[in-house]
Amino acid sequence: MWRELLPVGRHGTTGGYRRHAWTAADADCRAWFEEQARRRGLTYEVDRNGNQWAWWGDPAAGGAVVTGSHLDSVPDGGAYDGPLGVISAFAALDALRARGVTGGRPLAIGNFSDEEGARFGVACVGSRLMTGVLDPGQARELKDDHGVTLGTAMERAGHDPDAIGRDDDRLARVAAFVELHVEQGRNLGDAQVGVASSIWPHGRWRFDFQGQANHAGTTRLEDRHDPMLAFAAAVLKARGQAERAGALATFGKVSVEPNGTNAIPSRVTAWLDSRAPDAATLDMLVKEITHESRATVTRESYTPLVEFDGRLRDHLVGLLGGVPVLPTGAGHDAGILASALPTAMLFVRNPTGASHCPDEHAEEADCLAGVAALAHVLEDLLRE
Ligand code: HGY
Ligand code: MN
Ligand code: MN
Ligand code: MN
Repeated sequence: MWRELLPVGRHGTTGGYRRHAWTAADADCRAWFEEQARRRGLTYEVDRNGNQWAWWGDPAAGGAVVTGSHLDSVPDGGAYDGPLGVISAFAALDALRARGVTGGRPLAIGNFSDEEGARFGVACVGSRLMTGVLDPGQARELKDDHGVTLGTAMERAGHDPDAIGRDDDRLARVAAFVELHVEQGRNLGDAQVGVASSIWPHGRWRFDFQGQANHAGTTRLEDRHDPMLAFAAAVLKARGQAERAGALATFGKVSVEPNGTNAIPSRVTAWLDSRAPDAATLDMLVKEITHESRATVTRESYTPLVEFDGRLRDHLVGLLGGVPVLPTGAGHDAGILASALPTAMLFVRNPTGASHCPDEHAEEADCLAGVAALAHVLEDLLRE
């Protein structure tokens, strides 16, 4: 069924996806979500933060079980990270109805807005706003690479940016959240489905390397203030320190000013994504990378270690007959919602572990096993 989604939002340049928040591709995905909800007779709504909801049962009753994920992607991302969780939610609902399950608690399927943070730089914007961990005023002022603010982008997409903020009323109506997601590290081995134990602490830091623009053909080497050298040194240091710490550090995005082939840059701005098994290791790693980097460093987002609700986790493992339990280095909306309500994650095997790239893949049989597992878990959780 997610193959229906594949063509949606294929605005990539190298065959990947660019389903970024509040763009035409995002609008395509959101229209797809609404259509899936309406064709099933579900109550469709968009909350104050732009998250989409499809309700089976009374949205106002309380005690709801929520499942779903996100539809946006990183630049040139894959087709499964996010969409698999949303599509599997609709497929699991179809399976429950087919076997005559009438629910008990309300069930909601969610598409959480701007999970990847690809356009405005902060991940999980929709779920962070909903749980109050992202300040609405700051969120509105987040800018994309063209200087367009999140507030303006939301407004252009027909959404009121002044409405965004913590949604206590909605959170109070939810009893549990379960997110199904493609596994992103080839860690399931020969198991088709697994359960998440935790999410590594991780964050994003902006490094501003200041230099002095000058002529590439006439400025002697000893007279240069070339920020590219400081940037290159930081990249190599990040790799070395991460290896020593048993952690991860990535400079995946960089911008150079004035970005001319024959001009020494005046400034290099680079973004570090770093992750580690525990906060102390992460903090030490970033401190080492920052130390003597000659950059002005700004922390742009940070997610502390998330330990999923042990009781719910063990209950799911029992329901699924003892599937593997594993941590992940990838951030998820479930990691944000876990601060506000009982939350769990199901992982579906990814044979190569490739993710955040066009090669991301999951076998049909594994995806269907994920749907069956999610349906089994939901049927149990929906019982009063
Ligand atoms: O970056 C992440 O880990 C997530 O995919 N947003
Ligand atoms: Mn992702
Ligand atoms: Mn994801
Ligand atoms: Mn994620």
